[in-house]
Amino acid sequence: MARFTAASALGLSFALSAAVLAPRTDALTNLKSDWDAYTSQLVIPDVIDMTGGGHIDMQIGRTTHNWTDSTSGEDTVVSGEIYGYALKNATPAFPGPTIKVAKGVPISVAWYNELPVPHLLDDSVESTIAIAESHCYPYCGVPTVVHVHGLESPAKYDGLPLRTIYQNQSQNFVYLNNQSASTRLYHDHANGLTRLNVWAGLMGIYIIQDADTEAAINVDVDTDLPLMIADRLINDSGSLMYSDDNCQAGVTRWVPESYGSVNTVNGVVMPFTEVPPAQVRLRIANGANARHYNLTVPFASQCQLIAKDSGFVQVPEDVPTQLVIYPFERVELLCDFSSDADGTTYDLVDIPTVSVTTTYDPRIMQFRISDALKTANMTSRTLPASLVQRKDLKKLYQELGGKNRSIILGEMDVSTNCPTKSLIRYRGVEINSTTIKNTLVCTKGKVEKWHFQNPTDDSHPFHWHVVNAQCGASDDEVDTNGLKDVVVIPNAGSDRASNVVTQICYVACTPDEFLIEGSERGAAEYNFDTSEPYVAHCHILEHEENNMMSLFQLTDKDDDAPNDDGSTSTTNEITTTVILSAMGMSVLGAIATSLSVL
Ligand SMILES: [Cu+2]
Repeated sequence: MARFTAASALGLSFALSAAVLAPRTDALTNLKSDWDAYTSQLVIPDVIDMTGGGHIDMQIGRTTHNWTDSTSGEDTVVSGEIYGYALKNATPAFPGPTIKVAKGVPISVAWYNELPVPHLLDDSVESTIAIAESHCYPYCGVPTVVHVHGLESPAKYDGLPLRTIYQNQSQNFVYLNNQSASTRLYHDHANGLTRLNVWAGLMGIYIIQDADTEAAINVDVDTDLPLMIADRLINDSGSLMYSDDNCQAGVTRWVPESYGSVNTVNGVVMPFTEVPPAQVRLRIANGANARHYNLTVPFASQCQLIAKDSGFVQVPEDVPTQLVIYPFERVELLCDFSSDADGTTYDLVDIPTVSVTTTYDPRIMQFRISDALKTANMTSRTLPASLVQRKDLKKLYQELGGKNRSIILGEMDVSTNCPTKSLIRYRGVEINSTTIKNTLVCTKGKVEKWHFQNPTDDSHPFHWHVVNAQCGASDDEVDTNGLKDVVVIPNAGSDRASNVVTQICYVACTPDEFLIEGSERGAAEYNFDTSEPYVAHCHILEHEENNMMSLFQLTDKDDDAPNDDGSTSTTNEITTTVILSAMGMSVLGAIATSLSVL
């Protein structure tokens, strides 16, 4: 359909804002709480093998999804409507099929928006947040766009929130895949609807394979399981619900975080899976909107951590018995069950560290050792001492003369400590991708040093599109073993101090291939046009959608501004700016009386 005009957008704005105060009809009643754990079988998403390159047509659609299966103790299979991805004429699935590509082999994907109106979570659509590209909902269908998290793509193929695909439209994206072997994710990124579209099911796994390298380091084992963990709210009849845990009910439908009451793995509620008594590779991804997992891994001593977000770690790590994973982070474990007896079971559970009003079942899934699955070629192999050799980012920062920048992650609160929005501040200015007051920048071909402050009550998983980072609580604690595209920025503590740097990040605004020791790629050699902006944002989707997202631009040269390493703005400057900008926010229910950045 044709893009609507500015005049009609204004009309829509008026019409839709009148609906904001309408009562929700899907209040969280009848949440199902009597789930049988570990009785439904884990589903492994279909794999679309694109390692030879080529093109596929993919649909974004709606379907009925089974949360449990007939082996569960439920009287009937529990099912409900979801959004999902699929090949054009197949049935949409949550998560979508796994797209497997080969390093260096480009593919193209045409994404078709076949989502019907109204939105599956229509009662949670907040028109003051679904601005610009999505404000035409429902007249333009359910806006959507597909971002492959962690890919180095031209902005026009990155699935940015500014690249909406409207109802019955499609967009053709080219993915170059010129990156290291890694587990990436694809998911919705529609402006103002991301949190609802993803919660409804729009996510999947995207694997970059490097067969020769993976064989050489003995990680190409037979049993390779993607595990997309996501908490959800599901009622007694199987309907998917979204949080109404809103401290400003009647003012906005935006909630500060949506937490589920039950965990799904690959779309199945608390499943079990059988694994052979052999080496098993687990690709664990957190697909939750807001929940970070504190995974208790009872077989941790039998595993080694082999990869983080953007590829293999340099040296395999021991796996802690509690593995913390924030939204859209990934870790890969190589576990050896070869000495476990047939029938041995291991339960993976969460130890929640956030207090939420909604009840929560922390069980996640069960692994069962099954001798029947073992084949003769499953011999345990030893990992080499080093999986990959990467350049030292801190040294590159020094050698290449990278910039120092200071970033503040903050939030606006009303007097009841109720957040009205999140925010990012840089050089004394509040920035976000909706008002485009400023843009976070990074000099292409450099490694920069970013100093993060976080005077809020939450830790924020910060995600840069197109680039990677290595971070630590201090300069001496930077994790140089792995490469990350989501980094947790811890909060400063209960006093919400705004002058404490809680995380130092070396941000490599270079292709990730350049960072491999001996690579022939140049530091600025992306091999595609990088002149258009990307975004950087908190990956708690409710935060991202309410202003904790900024445009993010790779610049060809340094901006010549002085370094601002760890510097903070004066209190007056922050106060004035924040109040003025906050007053313009239509979700603000009252004059802000406390500012976390003060
Ligand atoms: Cu956040």
